[in-house]
Amino acid sequence: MLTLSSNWYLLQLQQDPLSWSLQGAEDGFTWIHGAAAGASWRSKDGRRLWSGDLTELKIERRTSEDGALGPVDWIEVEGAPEGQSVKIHLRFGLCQAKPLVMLGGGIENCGQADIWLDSLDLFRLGRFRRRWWRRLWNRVTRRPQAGKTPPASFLSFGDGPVDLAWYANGWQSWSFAGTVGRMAPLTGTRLGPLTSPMYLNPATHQFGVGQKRVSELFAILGDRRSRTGILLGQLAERQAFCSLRAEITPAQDVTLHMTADLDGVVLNPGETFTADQAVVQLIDLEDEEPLEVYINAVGVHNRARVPPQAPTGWSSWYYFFDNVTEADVVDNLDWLSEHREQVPLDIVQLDDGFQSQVGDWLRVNERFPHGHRWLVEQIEERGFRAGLWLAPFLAHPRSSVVREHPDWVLRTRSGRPVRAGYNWNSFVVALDPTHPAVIEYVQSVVRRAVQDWGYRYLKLDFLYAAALPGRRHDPRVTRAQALRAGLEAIRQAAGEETLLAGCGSPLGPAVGLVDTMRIGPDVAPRWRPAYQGIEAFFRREPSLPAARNAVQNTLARAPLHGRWWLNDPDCLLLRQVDTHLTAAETQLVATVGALSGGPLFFSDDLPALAPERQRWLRGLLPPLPGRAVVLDWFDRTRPRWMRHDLVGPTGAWCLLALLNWSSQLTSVELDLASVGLNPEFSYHAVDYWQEQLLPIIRDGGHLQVPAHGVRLLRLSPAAGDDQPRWLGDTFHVSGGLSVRSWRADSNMLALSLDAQRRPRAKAWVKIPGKPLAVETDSGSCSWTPLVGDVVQLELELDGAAEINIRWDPAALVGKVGPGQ
Ligand code: 9PG
Repeated sequence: MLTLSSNWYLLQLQQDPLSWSLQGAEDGFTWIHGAAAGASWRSKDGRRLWSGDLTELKIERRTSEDGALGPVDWIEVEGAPEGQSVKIHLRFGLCQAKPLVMLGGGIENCGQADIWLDSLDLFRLGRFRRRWWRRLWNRVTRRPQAGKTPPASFLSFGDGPVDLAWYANGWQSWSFAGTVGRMAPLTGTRLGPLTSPMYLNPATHQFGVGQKRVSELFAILGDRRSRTGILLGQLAERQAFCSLRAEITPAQDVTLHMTADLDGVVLNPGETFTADQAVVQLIDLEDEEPLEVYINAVGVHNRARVPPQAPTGWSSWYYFFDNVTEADVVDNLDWLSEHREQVPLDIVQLDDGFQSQVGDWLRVNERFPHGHRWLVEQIEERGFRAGLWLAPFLAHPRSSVVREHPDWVLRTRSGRPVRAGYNWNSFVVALDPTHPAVIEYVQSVVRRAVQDWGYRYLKLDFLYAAALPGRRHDPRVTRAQALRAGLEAIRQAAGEETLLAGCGSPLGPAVGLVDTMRIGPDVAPRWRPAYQGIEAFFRREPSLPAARNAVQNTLARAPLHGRWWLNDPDCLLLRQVDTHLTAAETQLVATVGALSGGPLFFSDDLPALAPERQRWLRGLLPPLPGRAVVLDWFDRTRPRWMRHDLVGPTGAWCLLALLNWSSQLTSVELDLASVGLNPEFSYHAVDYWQEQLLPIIRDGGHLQVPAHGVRLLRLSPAAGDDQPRWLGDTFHVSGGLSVRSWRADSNMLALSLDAQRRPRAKAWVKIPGKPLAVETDSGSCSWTPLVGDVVQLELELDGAAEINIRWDPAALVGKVGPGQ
């Protein structure tokens, strides 16, 4: 037995059969026992499966220094599966600076003939139960079975009974992400060939009903009782996509596999395929962000691009859809330019609808008579940056690009185009990025858009098309390598300055290449998905356009923000007409978008926005710094609580958002400790959407939330002190970042406010004495003393304003002050 140890773990490796176990370094608790590896490939003689046993073992110990992870102690194992002309390379490592177990591996072709690689499992614990008909079929067809898995492999979460749940990360931007309980129904699509090629990794076996679960790139299997879990994931998806599968039996025994899909790529004699590194981490679900170590490691490993500020903008899609005209864009541009003080947006982005055909990006249709260059000039002249939507690896079967270059299209073995999904009233096709002419074409489109037309923001959509399975021009390239190479080519053509926004994209290969990434399905002017207005059959679909679906993923993938890229929560729709969203639903989507910290794009016909909704829009600008943490992401599929910590001249405070996913008004008990607040304290709370100061809030109190709605509260401890306190305002969603300076002495407070975007708003200040006067140098201000030393201000200001509040400190209300 060989061992590795770090501050966190003790890893023990057994050689016969090859398997390992993992204990906590301090408590000696065994978490993982009997984990093994496995692989499958094909040679001319048929299919080969390997698991566990190796002959001619060579073992070496080594310490490496990884730029991202620091020193790692390794055991490297090399051996040959009995009677096979391949060698398996495996690496087991313990990070010395972080609580991470490292797993690596590769397959070497030692024979004289080509082999084709199917999969490499770097983690295998237990064996999936096969259905009886499958077992029978295997016997009839004499398909080889994997060798024995090591006996007594298990995963433990503690001594008592467990309640296991699975955090799944979907295949691409639009695919479902979130935690599902053991008994929850599955979260895949039911629309079969229409949507599966888009939403699901076509190479990952999608289970039917039962206790089987899948995830892509990383996953967490955790126990909701002991609050512990195990995270498995890859540090990158540059070589191969990785899927994770679990089966939880009714007795809560677990089978868990991590599989790199090698896509059947050919491996010539003498070559080695080395998989991306994977990690295992034992996590404490009581930590505020148990994913932090892993997500950070991936970001650093892939040199993530994280712009310092989230961009803002307007997009044509969610109001005009593919009927957008040049005039629609110009009308909205004119409105933005007229309202730039109150609605300061940065990017004007033209979405789908300008091209003569999907794939024929260089030709505009008749709705854009002046062409791109003219339009970009209009946008830039008014001081905005221009953005453009492209689907670089997708094409309509009737496009000229497909008609003129049938060899660019990704095809199946039988030569038919691979189906890339159903959209634009047709099954669409994918362009094969391993074909050099495709890369040349895509790069020429990107150069044209950036250099000749002047776009500075490109929304790259339907990127999963580059990663569909098929017979590629270059049979040595995996799907992950194909997408990565395609994105590298686009980044190279676009230059470092252009903002690249990924969309419809598998996540792993894009880290380090895009600046922002859509992390959820499309928002839509309706709560639940529908097709042609009909909800039946579609309402449960997790990835079809719908406000509910977009919010779901924004919450589930929140920890990626600022670490892999800026998470794009998709556009906010604030309109009051041409929408099925209620006011409550609109506020919920806006709140989650604002608290996500990501790009804030609006997609309404702005000139037609009602004054009240314009006011909502203005309150969301500028975007909040940082982002909120989602507090109950492991406890329920649809989390309820978000907390966003903020600091400004008035001190530190937090925003607390409570979401109601049900279609009824719901009363929710406030458990202060579970949202990271002190249960001993009572809190002042300003409700942003209701524009009210609420009665003091205490642990165990209840909050009513409208159906599909949100309560957004700005909280400050209500402890008595002799300092004035800003309790919140409605100038901005932050409830305090409009305060630019703050100076308090014993009987006076002087502050300056930025009321550029919302001149009329309320504010609440706690005063350590009897209020005497409130004055402002701009606009008007009235004030009302409320209970508990609070003054409510009603302000109508002229841009920037100074405000002075004076009080009599001797006349303290309701508490004992100094000197009394
Ligand atoms: C333009 C749109 C917008 C949008 C993108 C993407 O068929 N589908 O399921 C499907 C899902 C999403 C989708 C299009 C089709 O939206 O996310 O923002 O740019 O394309 O066509």
